Amino acid sequence: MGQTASGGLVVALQKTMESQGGVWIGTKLDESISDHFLKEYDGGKFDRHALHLQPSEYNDYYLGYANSVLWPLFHGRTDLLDVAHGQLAAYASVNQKLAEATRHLITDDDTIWIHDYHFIPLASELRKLGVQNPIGFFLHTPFPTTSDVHALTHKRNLLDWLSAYDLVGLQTQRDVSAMIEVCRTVFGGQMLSDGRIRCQGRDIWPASFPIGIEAENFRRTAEAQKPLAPQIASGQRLLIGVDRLDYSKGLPHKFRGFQRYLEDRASSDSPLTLLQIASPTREDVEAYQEVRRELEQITGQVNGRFAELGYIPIQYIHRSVPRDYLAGLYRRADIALVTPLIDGMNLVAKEYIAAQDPADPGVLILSEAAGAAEQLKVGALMVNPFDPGSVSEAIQSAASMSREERIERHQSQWNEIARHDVHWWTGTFLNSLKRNAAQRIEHDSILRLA
Ligand code: GDG
Repeated sequence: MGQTASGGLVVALQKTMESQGGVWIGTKLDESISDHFLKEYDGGKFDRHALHLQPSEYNDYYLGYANSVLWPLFHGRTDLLDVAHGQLAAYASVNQKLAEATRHLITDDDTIWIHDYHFIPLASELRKLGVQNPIGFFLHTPFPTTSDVHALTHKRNLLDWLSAYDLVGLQTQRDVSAMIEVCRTVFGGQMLSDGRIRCQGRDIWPASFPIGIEAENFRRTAEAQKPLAPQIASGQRLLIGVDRLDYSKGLPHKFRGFQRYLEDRASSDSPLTLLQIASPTREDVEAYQEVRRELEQITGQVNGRFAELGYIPIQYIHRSVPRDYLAGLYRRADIALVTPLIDGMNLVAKEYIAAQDPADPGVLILSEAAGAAEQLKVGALMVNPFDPGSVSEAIQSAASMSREERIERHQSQWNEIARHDVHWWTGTFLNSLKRNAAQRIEHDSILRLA
């Protein structure tokens, strides 16, 4: 997979790999290499290999099936599906080639952990090549609903692909329920007492493992940041948003919610500024160009209408900023606006909590549709991201919240994210995976003896 500084998967796995070691394998566009070649890169504390893709594969597999079919489908946006001939074949073929290219790297003691929607078929390809090792999968996005799965032309593939894993990790209970429902209604599956779903003689083993961040480390980074005085006027009250510029993050809705707040607020209150970092992502896909145009239009309208000398309501930054700087911005901001329309987890919500000064913390406004809501709803102000009135009210409550209440809310959230951090996530997933695989291997050997 292509690496960006601003993807949740890369941020989380970097920490996991640094602490566990191992080999990180992905794909990379490289026109200069004509063959499928697994090249080794210096990964610092771990080894890194990439299968080189041709431009046509990158188009059909990465931009195509992965990001124009599976990503919108898994985010409830079947209206954006762009199914073109040959994409599914390219998706299956890249996964097959990756399995063939990596087979020789796998030793008997290895545990294999496959991540995200780009590589769902990889375990079934590895099994075809005789790999018996524990293989787990983690889906960073939401799991689709039954009605969305019906939009897939070859839905039976999902059953074949997912049943090749010893464990399918999902972010939330919401996703586990969605998977059970899909297996039951689309594949005629039944729940077994140990949590597996048996479908047409195959087993899928789902469980939820909410992904965490390196909470303590991020807290220290934020604390160490120098005040950002030159960039942000002292006394200016700040709302922060940090999102890849993806339609699932609901940026136009967020800006409309902020616009409603500007309309609703009492004229005696000094207005807040919304600082939105919207890091570029998948810019070759049409739906992403569309959401960027819409966002720039709304920004112009809101700033044109509400700006005054010395006050710009929305500061919209369409680029990535360094991670340390980001930590400092979170700490400086009075409120975080995390309002995806749907999200697997949302690490920004957790990073914002970790970055706060516990003695004078900011307030998290969180979408009910973020996976993080299952863990953080007690301390956050929860909103319906589709309703600008709900966002406006939450901003007003956050802006006037007493320090005592902010401290209380922050404390409960910090306890949650510090306990369930990225190391907890890795450890619990890998332990469950090894347990399930041991059970499979024992079961298979009994069958062979019988
Ligand atoms: C997927 C799922 C799930 C953003 N802008 C900059 C920057 N970022 C960093 C953030 C955060 C990460 O990128 C974004 O993570 P999210 O979780 O919010 O979202 P996705 O990228 O969509 O991630 C998501 C995640 O996987 C993990 O499982 O939570 O639901 O969609 O870490 O800080 N980092 C820097 N500069 C930026 O401008 N340095």
